[in-house]
Amino acid sequence: MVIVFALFFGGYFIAHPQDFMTNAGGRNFISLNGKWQIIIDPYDAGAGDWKPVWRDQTASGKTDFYEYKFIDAVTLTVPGDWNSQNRELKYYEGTIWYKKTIRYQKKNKKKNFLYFSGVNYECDVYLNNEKLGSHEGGFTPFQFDITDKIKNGDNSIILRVNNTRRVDGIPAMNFDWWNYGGITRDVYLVETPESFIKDYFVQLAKNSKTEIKGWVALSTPAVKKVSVLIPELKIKYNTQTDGNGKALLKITAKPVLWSPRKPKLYTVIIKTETDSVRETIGFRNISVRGTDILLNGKSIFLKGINIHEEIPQRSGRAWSETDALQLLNWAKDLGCNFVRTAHYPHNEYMVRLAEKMGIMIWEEIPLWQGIQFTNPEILKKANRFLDEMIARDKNRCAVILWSLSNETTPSDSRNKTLAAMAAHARSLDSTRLITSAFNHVVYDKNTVTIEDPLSEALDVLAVNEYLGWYSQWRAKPEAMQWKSLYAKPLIMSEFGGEAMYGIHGSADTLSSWSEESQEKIYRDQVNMFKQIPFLRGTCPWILVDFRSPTRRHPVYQQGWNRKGLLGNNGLKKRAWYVMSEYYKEIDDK
Ligand code: GCB
Repeated sequence: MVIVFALFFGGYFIAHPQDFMTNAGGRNFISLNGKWQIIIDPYDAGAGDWKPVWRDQTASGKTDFYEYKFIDAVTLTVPGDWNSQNRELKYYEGTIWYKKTIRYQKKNKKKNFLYFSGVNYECDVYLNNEKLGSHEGGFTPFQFDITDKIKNGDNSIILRVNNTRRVDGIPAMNFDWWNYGGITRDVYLVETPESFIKDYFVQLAKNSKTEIKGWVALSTPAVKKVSVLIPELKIKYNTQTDGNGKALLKITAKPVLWSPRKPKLYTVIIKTETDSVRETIGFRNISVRGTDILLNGKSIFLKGINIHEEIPQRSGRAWSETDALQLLNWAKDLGCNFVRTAHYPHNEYMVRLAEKMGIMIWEEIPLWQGIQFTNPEILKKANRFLDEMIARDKNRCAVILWSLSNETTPSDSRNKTLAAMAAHARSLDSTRLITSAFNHVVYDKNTVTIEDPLSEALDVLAVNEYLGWYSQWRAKPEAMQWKSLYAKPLIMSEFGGEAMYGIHGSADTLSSWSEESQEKIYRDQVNMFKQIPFLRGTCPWILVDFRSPTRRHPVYQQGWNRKGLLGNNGLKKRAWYVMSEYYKEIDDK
């Protein structure tokens, strides 16, 4: 059943997108990628009644005229951020209107959905000059049922996209990455049967290697029979939906378990009398025991790397499978079995490809420092962001960790909000582990103590520490002693320092921005890691230099955060080799 949430708010009608349709790319769809006409609207004037862009009017008679017009000569490519496509828009934060006209012939007994894989940061969507709804959040998909609104012949889709930072946003006013605006990911016009398979969850039950548990949700309870087929395992499982159109699954199977060494995936077909969806799904188990992280029951070390969704050579957002391949090939080359897709859900290509390549994923919502935790709306918004991330990727066995946030300062409102979010994430998916990167630790001479109360709510602790860069060593790295009030596994989720590729100089002087000084930070870090008994993973910050408007050093940064192990030219800095040696030494089980 498709639910439309509609509410009247301050006189404006706000319709939110509808229930999520999983695996949109695996359905019948027409791609709406390509050129879209645009209007740059820095004062957001077209949103009001004065110059309503969404009405898309054409002058008639002698006295009529309209200033805000879409024309073929002014376009942007979708998917794609606007900042990297047009020099004028490099730092642009504001509104851009998008328009695409599509010719369509309606089909009998079909439903139509307008599906957006990602639009940053918020947007209003109009079809044939009628508002379909709005969406806030730049990194997760949303859709609208347009079955009754699409017509034969030409249809116009108009979006108002706005990436202005806001105090109650997630992320909020300040963050250390480029605020790429626009329709940054694929857009589809999806066609489904009238009664269709809306969503499903097909994964191994917690702590089991032989029981596949989950559910299939149909668009209408009228259809009863559901089958799940896994041909390679000779499985044909038949079940029935309940009064809400949901069928529970409990399938006994003996799949080859997915792991980085053997990333085995199975074709899974979900079928009803009216619809069929084909998927590729892997089966594995992830759990913790004391300070260990167990993959399929065996203790593992997460040899990780942080990645931003950006292609440095293009100075723009990554959006395609080719882009994902470039980033993940670099991670593999470093010796990683794990990536943290910082600081927001990356596009679906990235997650699906990582799964094929045998790379585990930490996925997080963009709740990054400076969040207005005292505002009760934040918890609702953050939970919705979690809903959308988990809805999209719950069938991806590569995802082992859902992360709630990055570097938030302990306070009553923060602690309560994050604990409530952890409970919410668990209620959506009990099969994965919950984490959050925090940077509140207590230093006392050579001792570092983890005592952030947020740790209570987490399965895996994750600390961002910048010893040797933002904070100075209190003792020799190998003499540093890490303690924790919580008997849980630890991932060092960020560490590192800056160096500009090709600059050589003193290893002791940070302001040299030299590869040698970054290399020293990494050597020291590795020496410290070897002494931490409950360390179960490391994630250097970061794979490759990335653009950040807050990095203003006129010589060494020039708008780039230089903490990459690779320069923005894609070439390896000296620190790369320290990390890759460390990863080679760690045994892969
Ligand atoms: C951090 C943040 C990350 C920044 C990084 C830095 O702690 O989590 O987003 O980019 O430090 O380079 O300062």
